[in-house]
Amino acid sequence: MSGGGNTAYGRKAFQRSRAHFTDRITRDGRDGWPVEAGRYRLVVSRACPWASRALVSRRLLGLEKALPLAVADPVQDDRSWRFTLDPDGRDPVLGIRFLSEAYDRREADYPGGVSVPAIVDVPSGELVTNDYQRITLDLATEWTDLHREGAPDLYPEPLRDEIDQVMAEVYEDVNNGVYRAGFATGQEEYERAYHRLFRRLDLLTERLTGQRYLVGDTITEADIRLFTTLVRFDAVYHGHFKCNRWKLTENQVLWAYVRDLYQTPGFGDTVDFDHIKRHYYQVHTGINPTGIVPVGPDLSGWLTEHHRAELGGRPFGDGTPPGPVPEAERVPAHARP
Ligand SMILES: N[C@@H](CCC(=O)N[C@@H](CS)C(=O)NCC(=O)O)C(=O)O
Repeated sequence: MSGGGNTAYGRKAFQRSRAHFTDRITRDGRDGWPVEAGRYRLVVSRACPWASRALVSRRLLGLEKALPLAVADPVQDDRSWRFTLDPDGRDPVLGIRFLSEAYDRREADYPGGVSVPAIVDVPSGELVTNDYQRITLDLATEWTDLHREGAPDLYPEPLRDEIDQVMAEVYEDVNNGVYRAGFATGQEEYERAYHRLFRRLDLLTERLTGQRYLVGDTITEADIRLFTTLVRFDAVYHGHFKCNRWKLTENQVLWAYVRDLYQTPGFGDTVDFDHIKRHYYQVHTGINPTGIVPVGPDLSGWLTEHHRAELGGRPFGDGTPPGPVPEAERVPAHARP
């Protein structure tokens, strides 16, 4: 398969489809889905940058118990995301083998692709939302009653306009830009995406030269969104997606910025480099027909001193870092530095 789902790789220009199931889980339950501890299950692939946003937010906000996690196999088959990492190949709570079963329960014969992140209602087994742009914002603003003590405000009201602006640029040129370059089917299309990506990364480099975080002096949703692309940069986007003006390790500012985040509890402890590499290199057979997964890059640099604290900033604002990763969710040693 080429990577399938509702991303259209075969067309003239790469197009990312909008999320189809856009119900929201809110405090007032206006869409029929009230925030409730233990009621829902967050389904992710640790390979997926969009799903990884939710993994980071959930950790920073301390929602691990309130919103339990299902991790899909990083390599989909022709029925898309599957629970082959679990005993008997079934998610132990939902009892399903494929995420598509939750989509089917919600809407029979749903014609679109099956994507992560997805939130499933445990009692009914129905998909609630796969709205990757909204899920994390709602975790930050609607799930507040269930946040841990000391949880940071990832979407502070007075800074929302600026955060939205930065996130829109990061989305277009960086988060989605790497995919546009990687899945381009023509030289010009690829080059356009490549130049937009690196122009934006230049601007972000300037911005982050004198300040520790993207907006304000604390970690916000904007940093989470930039992190999930940067952390994959050298491992997959530089080679596999041909985003190779430089390696991240050659950009002093961004490399220090992403290492700072990586070493902040809640970021790096969600990252599985093995899942990341196997997903991209084995699933996208259109651009990597042999399916060979590169051995590198060497990950040891991720844990080196970043010196970003010298810029000031208060990572968690008035809050505190999250506690340790729940035992069952630890990323295995072979998949991290
Ligand atoms: N819902 C969006 C964003 C989320 C997304 O792209 N997730 C990818 C994984 S990184 C996915 O699940 N794609 C479907 C597939 O590969 O089968 C979309 O499908 O375009």
